[in-house]
Amino acid sequence: MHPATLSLPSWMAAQQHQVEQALLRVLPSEQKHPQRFHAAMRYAVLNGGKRVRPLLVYAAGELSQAPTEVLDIAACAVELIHSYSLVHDDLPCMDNDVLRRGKPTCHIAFDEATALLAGDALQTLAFEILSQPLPNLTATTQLLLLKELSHASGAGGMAGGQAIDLAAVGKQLNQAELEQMHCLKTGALIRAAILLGAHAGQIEAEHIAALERFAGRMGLAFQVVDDILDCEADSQTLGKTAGKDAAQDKPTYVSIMGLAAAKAFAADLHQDARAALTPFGDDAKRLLQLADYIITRSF
Ligand code: GRG
Repeated sequence: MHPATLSLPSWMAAQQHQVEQALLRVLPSEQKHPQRFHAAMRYAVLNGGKRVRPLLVYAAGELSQAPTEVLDIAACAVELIHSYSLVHDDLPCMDNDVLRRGKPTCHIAFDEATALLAGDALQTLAFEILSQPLPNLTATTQLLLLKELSHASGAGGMAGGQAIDLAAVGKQLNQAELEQMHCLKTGALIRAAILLGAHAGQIEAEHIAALERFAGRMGLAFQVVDDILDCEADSQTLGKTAGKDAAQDKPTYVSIMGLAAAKAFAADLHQDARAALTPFGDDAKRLLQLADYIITRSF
């Protein structure tokens, strides 16, 4: 069956399998010295994540008719950065968590120093694979992909957002400050996933602008839904410790706006995101379906 005609669950399963196989190929073998370190890197990645960011890479890549080989590498690079961020976020010096993706966190399964190094190596592996020769990609476009991913990961993106988050514990943030934090911490990598997929193929500048609007709204919506789930779902369903935001006195959309207003805000962001894709017509089907999934997900 042609991928475009698959139902969303079948398409997601196919793309999740696709990125899983690609991740197995790019991660260092556990048979290779230093075995335990490589085992920690593989544990941190191959442990049952939803692969939302790779799915966004593939969906945006369908729009730009990007080559699968390039999308596989872009999807892996984004997921490696995401997995590294989870390993470091769970460390005792940050969130100090013991449960991730339904399993002991990397530093519990191994040890703190190994988890720290495994996170570092996952981050650099992302840039190593993205800078290898890739088919049908000009050097200028490849540099653009590298720049998008490095910016999204660094001080102007995820790491900067995490720094704001750590400094905000026990403080009152207003909604604009919370939005800025999450646009960096969660939104930047989601945006990068969409832009990497789009730039991996052929796409017009005005369409990139539309995708940027979509990505901005969905990045924030992802976090609002995460805040709602943290307060409504249990740890077993989430695969991570539920209710941590309130326990750690962290400002969230639920704590600032209340649950009902946070749900209404997520719905507004969802509508704005869908509207941004109007110029693509039916070609944006997968991204629209993924937007619906991100809003209605239960974990
Ligand atoms: C350590 C530099 C550094 C950054 C950490 C992303 C992040 C910043 C921390 C993760 C903590 C967290 C729970 C953030 C909220 C949103 C989020 C990124 C959730 C996890 O993403 P999912 O739901 O996870 O896609 P899976 O496990 O499915 O991949």
